[in-house]
Amino acid sequence: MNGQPIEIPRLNGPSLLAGSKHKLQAALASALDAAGCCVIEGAASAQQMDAIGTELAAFDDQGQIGASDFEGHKTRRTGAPLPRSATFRGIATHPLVMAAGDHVLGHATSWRFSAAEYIQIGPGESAQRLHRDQWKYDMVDFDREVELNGMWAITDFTEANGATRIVPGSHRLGNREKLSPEQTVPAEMSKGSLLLYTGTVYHGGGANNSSEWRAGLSLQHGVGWLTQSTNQFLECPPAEVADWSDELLRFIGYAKTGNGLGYWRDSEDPLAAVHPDRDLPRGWATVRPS
Ligand SMILES: O=C(O)CCC(=O)C(=O)O
Ligand SMILES: [Fe+2]
Repeated sequence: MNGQPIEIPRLNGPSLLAGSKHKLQAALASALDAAGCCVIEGAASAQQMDAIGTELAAFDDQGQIGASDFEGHKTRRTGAPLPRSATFRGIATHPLVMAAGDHVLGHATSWRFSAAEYIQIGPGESAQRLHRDQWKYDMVDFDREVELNGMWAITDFTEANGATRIVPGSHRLGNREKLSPEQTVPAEMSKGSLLLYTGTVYHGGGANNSSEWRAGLSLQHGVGWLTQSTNQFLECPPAEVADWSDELLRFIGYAKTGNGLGYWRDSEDPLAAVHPDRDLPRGWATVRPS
């Protein structure tokens, strides 16, 4: 990529959510097609972000710090936010996430939640190596987008405190590109904003040169024919999710997908593992998350 980096497209959450579904889809589509990423200011409230931060702080002791160069030596990563944060469960299927996923991954029979991780970058952390999230899939250079990922700003994201560094437009580059930090821009955003980017966009956590922690809830979603990043059936086992909505259960993977994938035992719907009392149709046919 030559020349100056292009800017991250910025959208306004409250006005998108107040307008028509058609306008919302068109705005997301044009931003994501042009840059592979966008920031949606004010997609959720500061109160919701504070609640998620408080609920997940209870698991700080279990989060990994300094696991590897890539994961960061001053960065705490806490997994399984769905079972650990009721507030996050309430926004996992946020209309902006669903509209963006439908646009980027709508070519597949279905797409779904893949993982989320609470990432707290501590003071003094250095920048993470630039990468494409989809490299996790054995570096296969897919001929289409297979992931739609993102980050909720649990605190404000500033260049100084380690805002995610993005190379807008890099979704059109090759899989083995060598990009330099000068080609990145920081995804600065206020608490409650949502950064979205496709699995082909080069990015990395920023260096934290401030004295505060930067907290973000990172999101991953993928097409239904790919393995999810974290094992949802271990993190959210049937016995513990009976009071979750069907919409959320379908979204995290209690659903058939593709051409005969994800069914259970005798061609059963996997949702029957959560609700054995229900008479759910059998067969390989896909149940689209609705
Ligand atoms: O923390 C961030 O800003 C980005 C982290 C990231 O991209 C990753 O761990 O894959
Ligand atoms: Fe990443």
